[in-house]
Amino acid sequence: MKKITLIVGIALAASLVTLAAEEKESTKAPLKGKSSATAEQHVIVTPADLKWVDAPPGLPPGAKMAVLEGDPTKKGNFTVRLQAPADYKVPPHTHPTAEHITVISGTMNFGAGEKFDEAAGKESPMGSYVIMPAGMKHYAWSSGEAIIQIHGMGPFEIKYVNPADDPRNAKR
Ligand SMILES: [Cu+2]
Repeated sequence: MKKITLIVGIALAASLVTLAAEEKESTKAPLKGKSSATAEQHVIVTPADLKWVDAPPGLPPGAKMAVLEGDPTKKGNFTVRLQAPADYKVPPHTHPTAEHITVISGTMNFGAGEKFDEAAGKESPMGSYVIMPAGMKHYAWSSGEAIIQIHGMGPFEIKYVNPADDPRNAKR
């Protein structure tokens, strides 16, 4: 719980290597992380650098997201963290690119297939690493509050197996 408290609710600091123009852009658009490291420059993101905002509308409401690297909506490497409240469920879905997941804190559960079935999922405690290949149908849920880190190649899109599960189709 200490770790979660440390990570939550703190601001994204400007990188030593980020250009001034880019800094302005990132304060306007919180869903943009630091640029990827280059041959000359490294990137360090500490928990205090993370800026948590509501997760994008493609995910069920209630989760927070922080971008660590890149821009998940654009082409290129990205790394984000997702903070899921207790009993958060992401119904069966696919992504056009592989999803690489590391459980940072708490416990998430992951299952494969087009039907949400807790009995068929695997409990994945802190430190677990999961790869969901591009196009593979899968689902997830949290046991208590959990933080996962997702990295992959953008653009990171989510397509629900059942369109009725897509929160973007829900009337708000
Ligand atoms: Cu997924």
